[in-house]
Amino acid sequence: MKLKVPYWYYTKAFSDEECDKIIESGLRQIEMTQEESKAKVQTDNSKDGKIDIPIRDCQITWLDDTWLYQRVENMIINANEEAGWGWTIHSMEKLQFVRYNLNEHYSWHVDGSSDIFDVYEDPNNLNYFGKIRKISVSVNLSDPNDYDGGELLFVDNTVKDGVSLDDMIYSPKEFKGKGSSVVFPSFAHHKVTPVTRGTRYSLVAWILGPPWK
Ligand SMILES: O=C(O)CCC(=O)C(=O)O
Ligand SMILES: [Fe+2]
Repeated sequence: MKLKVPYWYYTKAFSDEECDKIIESGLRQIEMTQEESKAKVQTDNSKDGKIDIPIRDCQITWLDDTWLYQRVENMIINANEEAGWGWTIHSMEKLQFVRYNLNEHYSWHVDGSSDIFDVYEDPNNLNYFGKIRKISVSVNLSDPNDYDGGELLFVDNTVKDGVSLDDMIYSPKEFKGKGSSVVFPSFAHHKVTPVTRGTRYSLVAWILGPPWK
């Protein structure tokens, strides 16, 4: 889908103090659930001898802090209007906290498939059932002076036809400061480049809605 406004942003979605509070809470949660998702890989069986492709090498955990949910949900609802998308959205998924240490990254991916064939199917979770990820948000919790690399990149689908793919990769310039956020459609391709110094922390959320028709 080609959008006039591919993403929406807030340069200060959270204050420095709030970011620190989220980091503290996330790190505590990581300590408590150490077995949780580290270095997720996809096995490529099409190649001789099978190789593991690292999709994501970072530490994630889930946050329960209730004060955060309303704030993040309001941010997405507001962005959905401001960007002129006006998509039907319902409930939010659990908030994800991410830590990228040195050399850690997240390869190209989309956050959700868009059609009816890939809806959440667990009948025990009525908040998710029959829905897909519609809109994603990432909040940069770290001070840009504390790390290098760890850049969130997108593919620009608003550029003119005939431009090479390499020239379509961009990083939202407003998304760098501590507490800045970028709101984007969950079908948009994006990645996080390897951290080359320090540590980067982010808060990620997805809002669900009915599948695209
Ligand atoms: O860390 C980020 O800024 C983005 C992470 C991401 O794309 C995801 O968790 O799906
Ligand atoms: Fe993502």
